[in-house]
Amino acid sequence: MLRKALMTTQAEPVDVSQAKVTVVGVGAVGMACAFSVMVEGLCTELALVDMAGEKVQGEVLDLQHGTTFIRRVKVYGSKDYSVTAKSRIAIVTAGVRQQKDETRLSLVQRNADVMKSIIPQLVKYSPDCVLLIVSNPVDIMTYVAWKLSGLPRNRVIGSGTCLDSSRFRVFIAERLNVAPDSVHGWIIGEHGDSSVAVWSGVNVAGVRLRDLNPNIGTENDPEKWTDLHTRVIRSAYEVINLKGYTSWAIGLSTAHIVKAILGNTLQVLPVSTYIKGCKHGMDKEVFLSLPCVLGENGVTHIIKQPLTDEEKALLHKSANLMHEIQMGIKF
Ligand code: 6V0
Repeated sequence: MLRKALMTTQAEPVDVSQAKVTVVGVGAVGMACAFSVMVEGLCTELALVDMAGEKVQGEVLDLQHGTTFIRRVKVYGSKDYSVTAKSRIAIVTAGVRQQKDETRLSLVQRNADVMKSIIPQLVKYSPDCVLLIVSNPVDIMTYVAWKLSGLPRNRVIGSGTCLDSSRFRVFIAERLNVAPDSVHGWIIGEHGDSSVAVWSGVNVAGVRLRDLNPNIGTENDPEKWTDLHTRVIRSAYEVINLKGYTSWAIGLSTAHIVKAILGNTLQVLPVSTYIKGCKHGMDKEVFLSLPCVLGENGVTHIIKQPLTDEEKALLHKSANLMHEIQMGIKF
């Protein structure tokens, strides 16, 4: 009634989403992803799903109540996957998390079982979506999601080492006293204990730090820059020991990936992708992070990044480890 009194109807608003994002799992990580995506104004619709129905409703209301202050977005959620229909991106953060000093790899079978209940539902309602997997161990869960989904490999992506690379750049930037986004450095391979720091390519404004310090990133470096990579590897453990979980940085890095995909920006980011047959001679069906070009249909290209023999060997070690663990997963 009042609506009619207030406005004359010319046409009803069209209820078709241009940019719908789903987040599965409304725990610490899922909500940090949802909040970052929402605040950055990346989507027009945001659907939340979790098996904990009341928690979903609470989170939906809490986000809705803040939408006065940001770009218009419709937020809703449910235990039922029908709310995810026609998503452009489905971010999966559901599952168990690491406890103090527990490695990511110990979560494998538990989270693979969680994927079984989620991925077919997402694909059923959004067959054209890009799946963006965040649950750990993320590289293996991305492989599991790819297997379960039947989607082409370009449309199944893991958040990978985008977060690790950010940590790396932040730590180098602190030491150089410049902004983190002016430090160009890549962590590739596993998002985890076997990640590889590409010291050979670290640069500021094209000036390679290895040209200034030939031992950078090696054990022979008196300045011990390699400690920064160790710090990257220890970062999650450090944050979990202090606050129980990690959330904000993974939320921001996931939103960064979402932005590249929804905006079809063709930005190059380190995300976990299918690497069999890539430049570095990978012969195993595993997902690991390499610099990838990201667009509307996911990963369009993998950059042929030059690596030293040592970096290549470490990457292969990472791939072999992933493959070995994958062999033990019960589908
Ligand atoms: P959390 O706070 O315990 O939340 C997990 C959520 O998943 C809970 O709300 C559960 O109800 C929900 N859930 C569990 N099983 C299902 C299911 N079958 N269907 C639907 N919902 C389900 O964990 P948190 O949010 O801290 O972590 C989530 C995952 O992200 C864990 O596997 C972490 O290890 C992983 N992370 C990955 C990172 C990355 O860089 N890729 C970084 C941080 C954490």
